[in-house]
Amino acid sequence: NGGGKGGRGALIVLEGLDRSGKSSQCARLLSFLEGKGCATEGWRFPDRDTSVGKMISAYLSNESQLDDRTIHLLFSANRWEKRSLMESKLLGGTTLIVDRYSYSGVAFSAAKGLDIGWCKAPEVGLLAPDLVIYLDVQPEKAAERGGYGGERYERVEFQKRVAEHYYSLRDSTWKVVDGSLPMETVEEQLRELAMNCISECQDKQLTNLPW
Ligand code: 2DT
Ligand code: MG
Repeated sequence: NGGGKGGRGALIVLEGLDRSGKSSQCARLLSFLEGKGCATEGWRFPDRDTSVGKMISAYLSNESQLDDRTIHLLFSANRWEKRSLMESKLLGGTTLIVDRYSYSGVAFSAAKGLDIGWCKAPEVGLLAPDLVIYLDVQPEKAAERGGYGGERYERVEFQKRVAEHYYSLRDSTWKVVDGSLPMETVEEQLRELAMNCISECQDKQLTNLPW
């Protein structure tokens, strides 16, 4: 791996509202780490390529309707179907940069009014990230950024509730980055956070989400 010490890779998650800049920053961080010679892969949830992911994608584009708890469990299943691959990549020394994870799962479903404990339950046993970077952007500002793509959830009022739930999920692995700063400034902060995380977790054991 990048450190050359044979340690494990880091599980680094980016979270934030729609249009907070997660996907662009994931791509930038990925190419930076690759340029450093670090074994890295970019992942995202939902992973729309699996059969579960296709059901999720149809729901998000309003081609299908699903009960709130049903879609919640599908999002969770979409992470579970990737758990063993995720673990073997990390143990093999590959760092994963992941665009959304369990925090999205809980924050979006809780914003619909589902009980938070119920939302967390199916996530228990998934791998815990070493670092969660939250790109903090005001819901109104995010909406102004070229507008939303028209998928379900892309409404300012709903995003405000999601932001409140994200806030309540913050723990010691979170770093909040001001996503309204210029792209290059955000990028620089993410590089430093990621590099520190990668070197610090090489010898740390993988753990599960503490929920
Ligand atoms: P993208 O725009 O990033 O593809 O996300 N979502 C995501 C949930 O409701 N639960 C989850 O577990 C995850 C990972 C957030 C599509 C939408 O899916 C929502 C936005
Ligand atoms: Mg989206």
